[in-house]
Amino acid sequence: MNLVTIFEKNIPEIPCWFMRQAGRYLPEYQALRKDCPDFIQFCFTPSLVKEATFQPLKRYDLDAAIIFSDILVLPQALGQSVVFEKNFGPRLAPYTESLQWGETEKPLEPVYESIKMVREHLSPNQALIGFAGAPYTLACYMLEGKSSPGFSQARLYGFRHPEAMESLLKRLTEEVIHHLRKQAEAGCNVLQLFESWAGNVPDGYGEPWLVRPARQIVKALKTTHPHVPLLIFPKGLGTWIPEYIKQTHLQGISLGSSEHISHLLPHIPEEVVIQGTLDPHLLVAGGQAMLQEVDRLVGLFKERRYIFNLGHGIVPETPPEHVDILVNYLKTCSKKEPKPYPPRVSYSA
Ligand code: 1CP
Repeated sequence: MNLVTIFEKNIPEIPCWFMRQAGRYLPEYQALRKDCPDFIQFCFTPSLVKEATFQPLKRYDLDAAIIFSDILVLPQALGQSVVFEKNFGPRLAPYTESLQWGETEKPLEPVYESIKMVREHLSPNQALIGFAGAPYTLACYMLEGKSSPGFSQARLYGFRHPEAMESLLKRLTEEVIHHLRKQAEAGCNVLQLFESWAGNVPDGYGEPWLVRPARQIVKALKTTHPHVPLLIFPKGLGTWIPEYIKQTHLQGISLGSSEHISHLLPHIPEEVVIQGTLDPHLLVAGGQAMLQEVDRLVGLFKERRYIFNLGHGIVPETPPEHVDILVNYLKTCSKKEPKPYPPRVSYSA
C-alpha cells in the first residue's frame, strides 16, 4: 500500500496514479457511457461506478483506484440540479441559498455504496482514493452555473456579497467534511480535495476563500480519521504554495504542471508529500518528450516523498498505450536509497 505508506515514512518506490485515469480517453468507458447518457445518473449507479473505477486498473499497474464520481455530485445532492450536456459540460440550476443543507447523506448513499463494492474487489496493495471539490471550486460552479475560463460571475458575487459568500463557503466546508468522512468510512484510505480554480482568486481573498475552508477540512479529517491522509490540489497558486501549506497544515500537495518546482521545493517542508506534475499533453505526445520529463521529475523529487501523477486530468485525446508505456517506464526509475526517516511532525492546528 505504497500510496498510504508514503505519508508515514520515506520509501524507495514512487507510487503512481493519474487524475482522470478513468474516463473518455478509454474506449471501454465510452462503451459503458453509451448505455447511460445521463452522467449524474451514471455516478449514482454503483455497478457502473465499480466497472468504470476498475477499467484503468485492468490496463495498468497502478498504486491506486480513484472512485469514479464527480465533484458536482455534491451540489446535485444539495438540491441544485446538475446536467452534463454534450459538447458543453455541466449546467447547474440557478443558485439559491435555500438548499438542503445537512441532508446530503441520503442522496450520496450510492457513492458510499460504490466505494464499499470497489474496496471489496480491490487488491490489498492498492489504495482507494475518495475525493471532493474544495468549497471555493464548488462555489464557482454553483454561482456561475457552468464552466468558465475565469468564473468572473462567481467572484463578482463574492465581491458584492461578502457575507453571503462567507456563509456559502462555511456551509460547503461542513458538507465537504461530511462527504469525505463518509467516503473514508466506506473504505477510502486516501482522500483528495480538488481546488481546481484556486488560481482565479485575487491576492487579498486567499485567506477567506481558500485557506480557511481547507484548514478546517484538514483539521476535521485529522481529528476523526488520522490514518486517512488528505492530498490537496490547489491548482495555479504559484508562489503562494508554501504559505498555503503552512497555513492549512496539509499532509500532501498535488501541484499543477505550470508550477516552478525547482523554485518551490526548498520552501516545502520535507514531511509534506508532493504529487504531480507531468503536463497531460506530454502524455498525449508520448515518445522521448514524455520519458525525458519523467526522468526530470524523478530526478527533481529524488530526495522527497513523491507520488507520480499529472499536473491536471488525463485529456480525452490521450492514447491509452502511452499511459502503459509511462507506468512501465516509471517502475524502472524507482529511487535507489531512501533517506532516513525525518521526524514525524505534529500538525497541531
Ligand atoms: O463521460 C463524460 O462525458 C464525462 C466526463 C467526466 C468524467 C469522466 C466528467 C465531467 N467528470 C468525470 C469524472 C471525474 N471528475 C473524476 C473521476 C474519474 C477519475 O479521476 O478517474 C474526478 C476526480 C473528477 C473531478 C472533477 N470534476 C473536477 C476536479 C478536477 C479537475 O479536472 O480540475 C472538476 C472541476 C470536475 C467538473 C467537471 N466534470 C466533468 C466536466 C466536463 C467538468 C467541468 C470541467 C471544467 O470546468 O473544465
